[in-house]
Amino acid sequence: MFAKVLVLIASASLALASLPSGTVTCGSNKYTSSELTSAINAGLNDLNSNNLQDDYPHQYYDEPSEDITLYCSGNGPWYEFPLVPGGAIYKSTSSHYVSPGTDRVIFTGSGTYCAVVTHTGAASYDGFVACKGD
Ligand code: 2AM
Repeated sequence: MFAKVLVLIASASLALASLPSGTVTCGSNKYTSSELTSAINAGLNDLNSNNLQDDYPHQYYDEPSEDITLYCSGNGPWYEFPLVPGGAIYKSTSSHYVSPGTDRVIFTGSGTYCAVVTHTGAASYDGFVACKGD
């Protein structure tokens, strides 16, 4: 019985931290889990090396009114990094500004996946909604 409970707890926490099993859809943009991983790793590198000149990653705030499920555990802080349709890694510099577009991957400070969100279809211009299949 005790062992079964431990297995249940272990599998529940694994499920909480896992990447989506299929493609994630934000508006008409689609992302594979390996594209999400690449964007998280790029965001984490920038965070750890304090390379924030292009404004990303920056903190993502959990707004109850947006009703977005975070699949990671803990209470944050959470970070957001832009997703580029087609799989490129987002990069913008002071001499060459690149729009971050509409879609973001959310992750913890240790690089655990939390969610994929988009400005496309949000109630307000600066708001977010969850992407499908995230
Ligand atoms: P972003 O556009 O770079 O993703 C003002 O709402 C800004 O705060 C947004 O443009 C967004 O930055 C950022 N932000 C962080 N968390 C947010 C949230 N939960 N909902 C909306 N905007 C958020």
